[in-house]
Amino acid sequence: MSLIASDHFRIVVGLGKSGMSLVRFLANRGVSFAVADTRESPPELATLRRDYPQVDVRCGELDVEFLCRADELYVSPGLALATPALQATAARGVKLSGDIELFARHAKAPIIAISGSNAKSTVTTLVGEMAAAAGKRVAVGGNLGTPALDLLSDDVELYVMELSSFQLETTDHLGAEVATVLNISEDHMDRYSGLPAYHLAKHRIFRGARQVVFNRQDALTRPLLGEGLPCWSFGLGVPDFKGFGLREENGEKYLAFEFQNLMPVRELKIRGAHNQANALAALALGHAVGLPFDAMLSALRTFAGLEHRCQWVRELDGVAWYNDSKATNVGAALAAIEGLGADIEGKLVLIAGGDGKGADFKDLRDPVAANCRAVVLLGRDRELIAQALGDGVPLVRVASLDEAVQQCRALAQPGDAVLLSPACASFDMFKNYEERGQLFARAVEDLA
Ligand code: LK2
Repeated sequence: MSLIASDHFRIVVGLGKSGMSLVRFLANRGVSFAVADTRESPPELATLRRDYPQVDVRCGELDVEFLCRADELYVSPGLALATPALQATAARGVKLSGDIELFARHAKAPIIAISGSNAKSTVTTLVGEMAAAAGKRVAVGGNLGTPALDLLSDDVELYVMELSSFQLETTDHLGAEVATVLNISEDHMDRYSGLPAYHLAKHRIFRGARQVVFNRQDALTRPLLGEGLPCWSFGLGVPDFKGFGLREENGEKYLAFEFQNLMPVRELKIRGAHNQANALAALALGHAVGLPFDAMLSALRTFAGLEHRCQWVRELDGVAWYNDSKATNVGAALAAIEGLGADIEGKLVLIAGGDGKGADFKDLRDPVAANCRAVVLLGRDRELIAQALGDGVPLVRVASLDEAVQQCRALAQPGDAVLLSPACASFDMFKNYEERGQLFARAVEDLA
């Protein structure tokens, strides 16, 4: 008997969005596989039963004997590799892998790989728009939008991938044309032993990379290994050789490359210093793969930002309302509080709280005291935030998002802005941050 693909047996662990993309990928290639999920009724179970009724699915507590039938497990980013059943399975010689590893093995076009604690969706989307403006057949996805395996196609000329630390943990060799970690600040402390472990997971993005982009203002983004790899940099200071940054001329601030001004900063629609850094990071990544500056700059001029990312919702009685539900950690909330706080006449009324993932909220204290009129707190970890904020600002506790919106309406004065920027994941009260943002926007639009 000859060795054919069916001698291999794979198990997809976790049946969410990426799990379903693995199912389609393996089924299309005739690989035999089964599915396991820790939950009794995973979100995609009905789809799987309908489209692939022959696939063996095991729900509930993971069964090590069952998992050991596979020679490779594809583990969802939602499941910690430290899960005892996965560790026991690995100890018996089964390889733990993931959808990004499989994607990397099959992608034939260059990959731009983007990670970081914050701004990865913004930069990924920007680079995608830049490539499209340059006339490239580009596929954009990964941790945002379409799962990686669903993007694979022989027609694609360039992949632009947003990757989370959880996806990188199961990726051994990405082999990106250019890779970046945009910034590192604390997140997911419920899944990592500390910042060093989180940092190490993120740096797996550089494995097999041919070029690197790093952030001059964040030393943790510099690759740990890879001496001699071509490196490009970005940062808000004046750029040097192979650097993107800001230069000033006749009182006008410019996005710049090396010694050359590219475009006045005021032509960007996205506001705030952090967004200037995002634009510079996108330029560096695009330049590394040879995208022309004119196409990249025209994409920068039109990009108006992402949904749930400091998104303007409405103006009511002189108060502007912003949805920044995507701020699922402290670093993201700080960027919004400091960025928007500097841009408005009045003060901020902040809505924060949710699943804090083991974060330390102390860094919020001073910026909140400086920028906020009041903070409305909700969700599981609201008392942890209250403790960290201390008595620097009035605090109001609420039980629901609707109540939060009502309270903000009463607290805000003309010239102020209300900002939903929770610094927390949403899973304690919502399906995900998108649902949280949609419900917020709806409640705000419904205000009479
Ligand atoms: O941590 S995650 O990458 N993303 C959340 C965060 O950054 O906090 C988003 C929070 C929000 O409010 O939306 C992440 C968490 C859980 C996940 C996941 C990614 C669960 C999952 C897939 C990806 O599926 C669960 C399958 C378990 C068998």
